[in-house]
Amino acid sequence: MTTEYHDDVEDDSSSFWNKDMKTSNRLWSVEKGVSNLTDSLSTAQQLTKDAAMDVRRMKFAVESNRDQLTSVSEALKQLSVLDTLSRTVATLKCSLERLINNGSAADGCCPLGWDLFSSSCYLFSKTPLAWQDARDWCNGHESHLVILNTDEEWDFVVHHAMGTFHWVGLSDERTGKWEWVNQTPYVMNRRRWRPGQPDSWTGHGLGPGDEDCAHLHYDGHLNDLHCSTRMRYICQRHSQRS
Ligand code: MBG
Ligand code: CA
Repeated sequence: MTTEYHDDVEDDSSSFWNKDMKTSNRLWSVEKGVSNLTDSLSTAQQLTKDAAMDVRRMKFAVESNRDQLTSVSEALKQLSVLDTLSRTVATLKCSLERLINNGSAADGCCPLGWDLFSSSCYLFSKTPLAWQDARDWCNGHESHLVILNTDEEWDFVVHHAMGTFHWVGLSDERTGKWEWVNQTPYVMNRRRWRPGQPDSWTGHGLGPGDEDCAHLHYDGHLNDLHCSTRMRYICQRHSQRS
């Protein structure tokens, strides 16, 4: 009996001891967990602070870039205004000289209605003609359908022709190979053409032959089309010189 009682007491005390240990273990691991969490939290806080600092720095950089871009764009606007002004002055000068010289044009001048670029004059027609008629019209006015050589010339012409079809002096009708109207061979440059062009399409329903004449499309890229199509055209001639 005594032994049993003792055993019971011993059992009880050991179970208390065990519980105590368990509780204290749990407490310890909770404390450990809390301390880990506190560490993570303070690391996270530090990271957030760093990130906030980075964001402030980036915001500052973006703002200063924006300011710089604004002044560059302002400068560009002023340059373009200056360019327009200097063209207007040049045209006025030519008009005055024409008046003084009884209608004959002076150095670096273009006939009325023609635009000066580099040392050439360009006429962007307002009326539409078939390619051959456009070629003949230009030839009858001391000029030829435009021949595009330099990137600067492409830029100038495309800028002026944008939004409307215009014939240029490029055709493969004479030899089957693309050539300029002065018969210099055309060196193929795909980047100047619309995707998939030239395609010598025969499904146009415009009579015999495929598409032998090149024009500037709305977007300033080339396409080959049936030469009988009537559209605006671009003539080119030398500016006046002595
Ligand atoms: C058109 C061209 C024409 C011909 C045709 C072929 C949608 O563009 O203008 O020239 O190439 O495509 O489908
Ligand atoms: Ca085509």
